[in-house]
Amino acid sequence: MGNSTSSQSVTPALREWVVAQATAGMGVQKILQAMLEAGWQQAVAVQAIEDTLRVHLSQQAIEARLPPAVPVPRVPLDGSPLYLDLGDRRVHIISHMQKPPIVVIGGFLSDEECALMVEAARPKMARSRTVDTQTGGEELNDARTSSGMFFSRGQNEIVQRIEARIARLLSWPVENGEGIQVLHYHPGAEYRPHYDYFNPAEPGTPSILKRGGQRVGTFLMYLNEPDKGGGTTFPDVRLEVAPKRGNAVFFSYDRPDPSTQSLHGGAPVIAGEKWIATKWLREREFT
Ligand code: PD2
Ligand code: ZN
Repeated sequence: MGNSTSSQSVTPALREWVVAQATAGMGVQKILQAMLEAGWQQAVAVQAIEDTLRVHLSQQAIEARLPPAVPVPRVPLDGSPLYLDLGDRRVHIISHMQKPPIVVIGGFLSDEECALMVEAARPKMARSRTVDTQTGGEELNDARTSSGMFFSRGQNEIVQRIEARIARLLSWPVENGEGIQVLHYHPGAEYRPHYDYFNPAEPGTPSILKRGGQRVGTFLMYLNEPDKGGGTTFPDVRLEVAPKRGNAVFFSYDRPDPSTQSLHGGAPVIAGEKWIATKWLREREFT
């Protein structure tokens, strides 16, 4: 932490050092003394310590009021790979964003796998219900005008194959996932922006959480291509993912809070129809 230049600019590294010293229990006087010995001018040092600790403490206060952050599933993106070999299939990385963590994956499913999923789901489709966090039961919902069905985990060969592929991609146990849901949208149908985690303030949430804890990630697979519309939107970051057959979008949320910026929706289908499959990942084994 030397500083002998005349400009004496307060860098992020210096701020980190100040926070580290304070966190380790060093008093403000001791921090100031160390900076003066390293050649900082008194006025610059005092201002830097004050500003840094004020921002740090207010961030801590905000954090303290939020639900605690938990580990989430991740796509291994270190080294910015173009392709990932998932054993039975090589998929490619189209794009990714850090905050919120969103990854768009190309070629996650073959056209044949998409068709198998639609045909397995088609006979069982009914108007979509969402989990009612008032009661923990299910309800019809105007915000979601699609129809849908759930497979149970491992229900058939194609579901097993896809679940195992998701588990390998995310290094997240198959057991920590809900059954895959398939949704079908006609023109005009949409899924208005929402969070996939269960709102901790709602009375039905504790009973929902008994079956594996919170949702921590959403893996959404496009099973066909609408002619127009039907993208998946992330309004907080003004992103829209195009619904291309076989592609997938994965996003995670490390606490059940809007600060995760995980708000997302299914834009209205304008022409054609849209089929998707969704796998929600839980903190623990989903029972
Ligand atoms: O169909 C979609 O794009 C969509 C959008 C938002 C699906 C879901 N949420 C979901 O299944 O949670
Ligand atoms: Zn959703």
